[in-house]
Amino acid sequence: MGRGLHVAVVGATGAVGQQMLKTLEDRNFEIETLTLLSSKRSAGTKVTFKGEEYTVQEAVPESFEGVHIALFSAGGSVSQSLAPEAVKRGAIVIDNTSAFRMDENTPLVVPEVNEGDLHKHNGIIANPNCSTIQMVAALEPIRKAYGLQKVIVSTYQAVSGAGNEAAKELYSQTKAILNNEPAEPSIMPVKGDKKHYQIAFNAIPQIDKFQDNGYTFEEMKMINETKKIMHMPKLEVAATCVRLPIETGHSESVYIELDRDDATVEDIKQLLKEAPGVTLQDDPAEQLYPMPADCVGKRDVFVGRIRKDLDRANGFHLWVVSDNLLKGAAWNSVQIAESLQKLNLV
Ligand code: NAP
Ligand code: 3JN
Repeated sequence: MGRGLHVAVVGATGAVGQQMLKTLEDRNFEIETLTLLSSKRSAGTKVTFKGEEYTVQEAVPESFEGVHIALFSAGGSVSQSLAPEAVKRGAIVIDNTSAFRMDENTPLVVPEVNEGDLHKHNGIIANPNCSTIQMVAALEPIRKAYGLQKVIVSTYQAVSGAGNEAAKELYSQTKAILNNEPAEPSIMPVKGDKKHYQIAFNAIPQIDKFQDNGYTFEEMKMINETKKIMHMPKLEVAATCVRLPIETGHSESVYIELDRDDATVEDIKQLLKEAPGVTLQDDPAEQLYPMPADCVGKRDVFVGRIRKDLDRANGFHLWVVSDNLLKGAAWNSVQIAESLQKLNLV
């Protein structure tokens, strides 16, 4: 603690990278030297951080000389090639991609849930998928008190999760449709996949590519990452991930079955009211519940619509909403960096 750090942001011009810079600024994270990196395309771009102008540089192995913390959000292949180069030069990498998440020597961390796993890192710490993060932050306090057997989640995900180009496609397509002009989809649901579909005024039940088992990669990330973060390899998890024409803010309908069958809705509400990083917004009489439009720019995970299942005494339904670019990505990464400082690991 106390020393100014050399921080590098890889993917600084992207949707996550931009929020990374805003979060570092909002948190007044102590930075002595800041290095902003992107691909060749954006090298030379000027970016303002805390009133000072920085020039974005092309990310190459030598960019990491003297770096203490490298925040990566430039896609899995960039992390695969450059994260080991950063570690070789003494940096701790906090990686937002799926490249190392399931590697057994890489901790996958949501500080409210498994901060202690940071003690076992080998240079790289993985930030989970945005949809996983907000769900486990809401489930952990409930698991601690009542145990957890099963999770079934359906997501309602915003386009910004797929990057800046996807968010632009939502706007240009919406505008074109409203003007009765052609709106050829070119990015959604997955850039480079066989087919593209309209996202404006639509719901697309595909996020990331299909796997051989019929689930999408996003669904498999939620399933596998949840088990790893919660240290529950036998937890039953099923997921259906859907993209909606929302700019920012992921929502999730989550059904859970607990080990115990004596919890009440009031018990669950009380646990979530006291949980770190969670805001309870649940009052049907006042039509109070979380919505993505209200969570944009906020760091917490918002939970509401808590109901006991009508058939199973150990079953509960929750509605979980969060800013996918903040708690789902940038804030969770900066929070990991803050945890490393707190634990004297950097
Ligand atoms: P984006 O808006 O498309 O931005 C991509 C960023 O990566 C840009 O800064 C881009 O630089 C940079 N980049 C691309 N190729 C590069 C290369 N070869 N070398 C260095 N930089 C390169 O995407 P995003 O939404 O910010 O997401 C970026 C990545 O973060 C995703 O691919 C994903 O792995 C991860 N992500 C994680 C979560 C999560 O759930 N935790 C959520 C969203 C994204 P240019 O400007 O030069 O193109
Ligand atoms: O689509 C979303 O809402 C979240 C997307 C995250 C994402 C996008 C491209 C590549 C990821 C991720 O973090 O899981 C990746 C990836 O690194 O696999």
